[in-house]
Amino acid sequence: MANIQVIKDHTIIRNEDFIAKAEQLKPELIRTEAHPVHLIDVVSDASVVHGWRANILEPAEGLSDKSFGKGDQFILDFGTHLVGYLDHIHISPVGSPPDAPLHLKITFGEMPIEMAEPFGSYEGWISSSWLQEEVFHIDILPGVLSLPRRYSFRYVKFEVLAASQKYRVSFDKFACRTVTSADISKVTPLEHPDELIKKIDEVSIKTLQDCMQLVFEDGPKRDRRLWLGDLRLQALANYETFKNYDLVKRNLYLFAAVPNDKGQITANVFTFADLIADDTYLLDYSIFFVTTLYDYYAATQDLQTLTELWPLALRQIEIALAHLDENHLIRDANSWYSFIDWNQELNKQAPTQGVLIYALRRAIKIAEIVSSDALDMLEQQLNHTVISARKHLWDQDAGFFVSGVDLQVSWASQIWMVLAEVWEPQKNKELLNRLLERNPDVRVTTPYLYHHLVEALILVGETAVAVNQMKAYWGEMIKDGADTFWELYDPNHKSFSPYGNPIINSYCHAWSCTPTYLIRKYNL
Ligand code: RAM
Repeated sequence: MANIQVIKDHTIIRNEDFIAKAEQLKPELIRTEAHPVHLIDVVSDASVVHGWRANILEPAEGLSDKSFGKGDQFILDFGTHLVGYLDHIHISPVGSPPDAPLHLKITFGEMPIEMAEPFGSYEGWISSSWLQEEVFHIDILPGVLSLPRRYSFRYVKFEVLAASQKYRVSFDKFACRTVTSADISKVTPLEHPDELIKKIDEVSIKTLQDCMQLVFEDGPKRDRRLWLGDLRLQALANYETFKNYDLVKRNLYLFAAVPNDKGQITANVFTFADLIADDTYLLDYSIFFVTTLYDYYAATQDLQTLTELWPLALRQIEIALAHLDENHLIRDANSWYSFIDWNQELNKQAPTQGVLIYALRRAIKIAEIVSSDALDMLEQQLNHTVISARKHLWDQDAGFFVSGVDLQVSWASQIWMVLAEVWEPQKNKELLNRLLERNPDVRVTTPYLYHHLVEALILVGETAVAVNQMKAYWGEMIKDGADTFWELYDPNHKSFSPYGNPIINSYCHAWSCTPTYLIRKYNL
């Protein structure tokens, strides 16, 4: 059953059967209750990330003895990252009967910077509405305040904007009702002699757990939605930990349910109410539908889903092939046609060619399993794209792959060409060692691309180097205070944000949860 829907200038062909299938696989959320641990303040400290440090003042129980008047504030620290609802805050007047409403501002933050810097200072290009703050007028006191929205946070700041000259207020009974679809009892505890690896594994799992909601969200603070590139990595980490196969299946069907009229799968979908395909199409993300499906089959042997979704997966490959020029090279463009990484300098041509080759190898495996008549075509295209990458994108003198008209040498190009196995194993190994040694300028800015670096190192047999890289990168994030891993992290520029200000970055981000997959899958 298909339904045509036009959103802006995109025509979406809705598959109601797939939507129904996804609906049936909707998970039950697991709820727990968490309580604040400390009262803190935030102090300026140039030696810590973003320049703000949480400073413990006293245990949270101390709050019930205090009262607050106009201009007063306090900050609760829940001790770790949470995703959930703040319910039933008891607020009582102290002094004369309240002769005016209470005007209260509540600010949620994953990081100390969100408690310190006013959100009004954010002038970046994505919406400031992601910043989590609310203002309430409370007419009846004593009263109980329950906030309807779900928040992603560790810290909560309460500011009394106004009470009156005759009364102050006191607060009691803070509880966060947390939600997740990840069942922690399914995770096998990791036995490992290295404490840092254990800690990295634990933080990865917490990151994944907090992102696992009714779909695999990219980040529970922002964008709170299902992105294909993030899903692919979450699914891999999930197979090694929570083993919630149905959630991956549900998410595959959600994407499959709303392709456009060319058959292309969107980069992300909105799922809070009706299923809506976003009008962002990224070539690499669309291609990842193939590899995510392949990984799902490898983990589950669910042949029925593989067979049902294969035509759409194949369509993503065909669309990508239509993007090749006469030399079988990705036609480059000065646009957001492919994602790869948040580095603004990055040219996407060579890494996208790598993603396509990587996916063709997996598409061929699926075609064999489902006996597809596209098999020959896929094999020929694999051959063409590999030969063309070797011929047109490899700079023999430099010993690197180059990308775009400016022949850019980036980390992303080398990483993806290695994962695509364009050269034989020994040459790939040399290439990665050369990359680490020469350290070309167009570097890695996200844990997303860093994951691919570590996996590429493992693929070429440089396991010890891979472990060192993983420990240096994710371990450093832990040292910088990560309870859950962050969306962006550049160890040389720790306040990096592609959105104009680190205040809006997500500090619990799906694509950063992969160390648990790397550690467990490859026995690191
Ligand atoms: C950001 C999100 C998401 C990612 C896209 C490309 O908006 O953080 O995780 O997949 O970019």
